[in-house]
Amino acid sequence: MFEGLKKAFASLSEKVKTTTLSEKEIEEELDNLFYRLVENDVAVEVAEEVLKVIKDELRKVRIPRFSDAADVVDSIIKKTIDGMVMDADIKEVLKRVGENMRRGKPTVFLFVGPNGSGKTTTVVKIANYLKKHGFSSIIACADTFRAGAIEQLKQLAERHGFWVVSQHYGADPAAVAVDAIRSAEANKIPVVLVDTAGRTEVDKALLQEMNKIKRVTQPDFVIYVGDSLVGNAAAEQALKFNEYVGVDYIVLAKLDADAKGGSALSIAKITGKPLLFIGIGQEISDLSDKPKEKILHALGLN
Ligand SMILES: Nc1nc2c(ncn2[C@@H]2O[C@H](COP(=O)(O)OP(=O)(O)OP(=O)(O)O)[C@@H](O)[C@H]2O)c(=O)[nH]1
Ligand SMILES: [Mg+2]
Repeated sequence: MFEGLKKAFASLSEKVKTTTLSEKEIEEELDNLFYRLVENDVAVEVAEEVLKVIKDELRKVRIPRFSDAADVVDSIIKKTIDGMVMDADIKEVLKRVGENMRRGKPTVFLFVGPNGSGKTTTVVKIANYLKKHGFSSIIACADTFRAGAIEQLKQLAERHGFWVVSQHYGADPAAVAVDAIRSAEANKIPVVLVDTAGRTEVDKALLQEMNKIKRVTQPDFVIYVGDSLVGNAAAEQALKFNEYVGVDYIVLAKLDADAKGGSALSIAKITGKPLLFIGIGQEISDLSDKPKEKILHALGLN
């Protein structure tokens, strides 16, 4: 996870530690860092921002001893990343679920995102996470579009004992979601997780459908599930979805398989949306509610 980005940052602090660098050499090293960041999927504008912050910070500090230099650089890098990635307050989300439950209202999470990003897997992982925190859920299969989607979700969810509400292919996904909400109300189930079909910004009909699902279900939270493996495109895709449907939180899936790491930084910085979870594997428990901590750790910064 994130070996590319980790190496890029490590090589800067390594250089500063082992050689006396002139102002010009430092500039060159920062240029190198810029290219390495971009190579590792950091969007150009984000790489520029990272460089700017690091430069400013470097200028501010007077490094007392040569051997301390790497620590100083590490802490500057850490501070820079820290300022770019925002965690969601998961406790607030759980609190809302509890409050709604006391009022007899199920909390609705609507999951959206591009094709194959990890939505269905993430929905089941989150059902599991919520169960561990004392909340049962109903999963609505509002993907009535992709062949095999209903069977996939049912198989995955029912293997772990989660309740799935589904209809037939071609059914109105908004109606499936409403069905699930009614069942939750009738059975006092505190959470409804609505899994939807993958779509892209060129699928106009599917985008309208997504808006309809939102309008009809009035979700408490719209969660965008992004795929960290699509690299540079991840941030752009997330922005588009936010424009169309309005996104509250981001879950970034497949970080375990991402050898570069830049898309996590870019998506966080460019959208400015908090990361609710990250997906770190294909198993049901491979979900972390501490994205920033995990990212800093993968970069060797904590
Ligand atoms: N390594 C890894 N694989 C993941 C993760 N999350 C999902 N996947 C895999 O990614 C693939 C696609 O996952 P799905 O959950 O079906 O994605 P989706 O967004 O529902 O796909 P569509 O419904 O077709 O749009 C599957 O093979 C998952 O096992 C993750 O965090 N890590
Ligand atoms: Mg799916």
